[in-house]
Amino acid sequence: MIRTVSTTPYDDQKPGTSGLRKKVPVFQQKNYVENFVQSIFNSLQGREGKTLVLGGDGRFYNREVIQIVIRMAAANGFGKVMVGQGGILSTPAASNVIRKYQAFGGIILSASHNPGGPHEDFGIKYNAENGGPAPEKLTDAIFERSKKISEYRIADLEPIDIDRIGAVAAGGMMVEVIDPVSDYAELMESLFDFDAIRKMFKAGFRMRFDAMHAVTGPYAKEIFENRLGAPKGTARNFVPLPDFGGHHPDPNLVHAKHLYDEMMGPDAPDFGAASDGDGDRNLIIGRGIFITPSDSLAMLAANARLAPGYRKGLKGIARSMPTSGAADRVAEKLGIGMYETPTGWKFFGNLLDAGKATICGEESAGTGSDHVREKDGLWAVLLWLNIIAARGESVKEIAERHWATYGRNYYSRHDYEEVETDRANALVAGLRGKLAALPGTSVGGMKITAADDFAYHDPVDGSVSKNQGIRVLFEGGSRVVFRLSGTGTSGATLRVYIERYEPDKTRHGLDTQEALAALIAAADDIAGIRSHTGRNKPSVIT
Ligand code: VG1
Ligand code: CO
Repeated sequence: MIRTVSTTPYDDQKPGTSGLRKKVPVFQQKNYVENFVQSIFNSLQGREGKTLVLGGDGRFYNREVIQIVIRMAAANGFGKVMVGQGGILSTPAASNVIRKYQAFGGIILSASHNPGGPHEDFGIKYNAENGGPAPEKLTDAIFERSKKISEYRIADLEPIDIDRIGAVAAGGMMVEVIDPVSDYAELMESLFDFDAIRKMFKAGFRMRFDAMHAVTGPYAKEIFENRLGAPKGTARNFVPLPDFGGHHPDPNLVHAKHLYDEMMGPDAPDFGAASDGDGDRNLIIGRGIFITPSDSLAMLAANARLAPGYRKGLKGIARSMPTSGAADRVAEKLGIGMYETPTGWKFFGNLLDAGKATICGEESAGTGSDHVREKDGLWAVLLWLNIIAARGESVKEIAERHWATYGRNYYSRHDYEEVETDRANALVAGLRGKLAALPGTSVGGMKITAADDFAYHDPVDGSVSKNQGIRVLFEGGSRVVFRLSGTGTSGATLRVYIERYEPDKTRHGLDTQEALAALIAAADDIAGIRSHTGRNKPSVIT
């Protein structure tokens, strides 16, 4: 039986950089999930009889919301829901399933790199038929509807057994429980030289992959250990847990410090990697060397032709604005297009669909290509493995040769987390107020050449997105970027991105924070970070 239930709106269901993210108790409020899901459905034309893909990263509340979405999909005219077994689908795997089975779209339950548990974070995002995150036009429409919603539709159904693979009829609709890993693993096999990687493992290549008790565990086991023959134990923390074992599933130098320490140690393996809550981020560490995500994007793009899926070369490269310019130099050398977008994967979709870009990346440990419409953690790890196998060089050799060819972009991000919202807003307002006066002035002996608030003009659909981050550019190509996070769930997070280009080969071995010290001080001078936030150091440095 289908019921129409009256409800009252919430005013805070505005999707951020990647979907709606809130604390679990917020989502547990009466009708909170139902309101948002109905607002998504109300914003979609032509869904009748179509297929909806559904899955999540396995965090606390995943299973409950999976059942709610199935019942609401049945009541809202969908013909079929394809759900990952156990409610599991990594973000890139969901994107692949949407594309492969020509689904209408998908709902992914995740708050990505944010912690999970009864008092931690949950999230809901919608991906469209191209497999990519809903564009701003759609997220804006969903938010507008959520503010006016008065009823939702839901079918009275017994809970579906989402642990058994197979199809069942329910509420006039089909529910098909699918293996979350097999389609994705097959796609990876079609892109990379699995034989060459297998040979490398056979010859003793040692790798650590840390799934951080998040969604990539089953994918990593199947791909690295079963299909590529890496020794058992290569994948660590591979059982997805609702609270990620009490840690942040954020693959950076703070939350994956044990991996970093191992990779810097005397008996380090050849290659270390990790992925985040929903499997779309990657951390890459070679023996004795951390590769920044910005450098990783550049190095993957420069070497992509070594992998079968990219043999024909790249059409173009895209990066988010705060990501370093390292990839720009690769695009220039390859003679291909370079696109600079706002933060968030949703801005890459049009470029990928239009065939303008093949590889995209963000400084926040996201890299991906046109094989799906999301960033893809395991894809990046596999492309690195393919390149290492093809070149027969270590990560360190590959990185140092890259810098020798292109120069090195020293790069770091400083995050100030859980700052009081008013104080963070005051900092940004202060910066905006002085932007026009900055060019021509000097800070710490460095001359500012330009300062602006980044606006993006989408070359495909002509849409304009304003206020996407404040950039201050210095003579010689150095820059500092300031923006507020759109994924946090308490207070505000200020992100400060610092970059300096160093062409001189003899200066490529510096410590990153030292190489950037003058710019870090300048950033504080310009924005008054200490005085506004009351903090004298960042919470996280990556
Ligand atoms: C952050 C990153 C951004 C990324 C987004 C989603 O957003 O900076 O590059 O696309 O997270 O990643 P923000 O607004 O907090 O800076 V994921 O893996 O958390 O979905
Ligand atoms: Co993620």
